[in-house]
Amino acid sequence: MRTIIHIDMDAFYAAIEQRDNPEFYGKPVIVGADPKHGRGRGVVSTASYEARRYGIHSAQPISQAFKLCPHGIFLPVRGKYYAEVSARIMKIFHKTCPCVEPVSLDEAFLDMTGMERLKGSAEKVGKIIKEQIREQEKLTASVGIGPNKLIAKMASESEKPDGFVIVRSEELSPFLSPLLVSRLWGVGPKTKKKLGDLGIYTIGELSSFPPKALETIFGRWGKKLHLNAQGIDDSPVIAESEAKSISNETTFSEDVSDLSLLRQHLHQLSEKVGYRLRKRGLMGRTVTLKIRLTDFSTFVRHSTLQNPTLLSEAIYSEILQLFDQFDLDQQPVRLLGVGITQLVSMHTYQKDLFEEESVVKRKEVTALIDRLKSKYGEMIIQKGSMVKKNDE
Ligand code: TTP
Ligand code: MG
Repeated sequence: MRTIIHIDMDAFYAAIEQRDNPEFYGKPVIVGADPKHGRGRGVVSTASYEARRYGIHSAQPISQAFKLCPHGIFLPVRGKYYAEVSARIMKIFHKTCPCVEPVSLDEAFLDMTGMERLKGSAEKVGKIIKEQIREQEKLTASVGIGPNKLIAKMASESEKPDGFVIVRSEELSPFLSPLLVSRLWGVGPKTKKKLGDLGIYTIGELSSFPPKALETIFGRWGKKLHLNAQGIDDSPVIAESEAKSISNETTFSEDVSDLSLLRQHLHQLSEKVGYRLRKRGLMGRTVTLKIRLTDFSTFVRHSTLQNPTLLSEAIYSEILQLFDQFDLDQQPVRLLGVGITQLVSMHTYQKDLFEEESVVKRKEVTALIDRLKSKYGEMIIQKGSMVKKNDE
């Protein structure tokens, strides 16, 4: 049985602005693009809880936010400064727990499994962290504790701001059942609509739906959806210290919103990561997608494969799923990154790999491409799908 803590800062950018300008306390503060009296372009990065009462939220067009609350305090994004605050908060986590996975600037998972004797109960540790953030940074965080990452995150979200919620294994069903499906990972507006068409609105309804039917409709993800609806999630907390990873990033000279172009970049990045993996005789199990938006907000999403892989296509297909589940909401992207962790030597897994004929064939093709690439350089070969996309 695992114990995971999830910590997420409340209205992060806006809370920092309120802290630094006490006259903003209790007022609607909106951090984001310049509203230019309602004619501004760009979006809201975040809003204080006071501003949220007017219907203002992250990723909303700033012009709309201005209409909803013209007397609000509109402030620009001080990205670099928020990143400094974030680094100090992450330090508090690292001091408290050896296994910390930062998810974005204001959010992290801590794996407390087996740590009770050393550090005290997760409840105690969670309270200490909250207190340290309050004392040191004069900011509030919401803490959730649960048997896995999914539940810990849902727990921290459930009583924001300044929340502290523990969900024990025996409380999973009463905690989850009444919640809306959109609270689950990866359930954006599209999936929500599809589920609604099936008469599924709450997580309880989803968990009692036949899993086979969900698989037919949603493919492999349907299975995961059904498990998640029961509160089952085995995704590991990936500590930064396990920096044994291979990754590649692209920063765009101009921010990109075109989804097909972004997918092409992800394909290229997956190719590079796969190539470096194979060159080092390694296979990896957890694939990581990194997305940085125009306003420097950075998001990391992981997906863990059943078995380690060395195939670029396998990495790409996982990355694509993560990307398609990420709700960009038309925000331009500044940086994309693809990485792979949980690396093992290729030889450890060779037996499994060779059992599947199709995989072997793909591996042979991949090896040939790699040989050509090392001989003639990176750009000499592009797989059929890439070439096709470029021609489109
Ligand atoms: P969130 O944790 O999603 O939001 P939040 O901390 O402002 O509010 P809360 O957690 O209490 O609901 O994101 C953290 C920061 O990341 C946020 O303060 C601003 C930035 N951000 C963006 O810039 N754009 C976005 O679309 C989102 C969601 C966040
Ligand atoms: Mg937050």
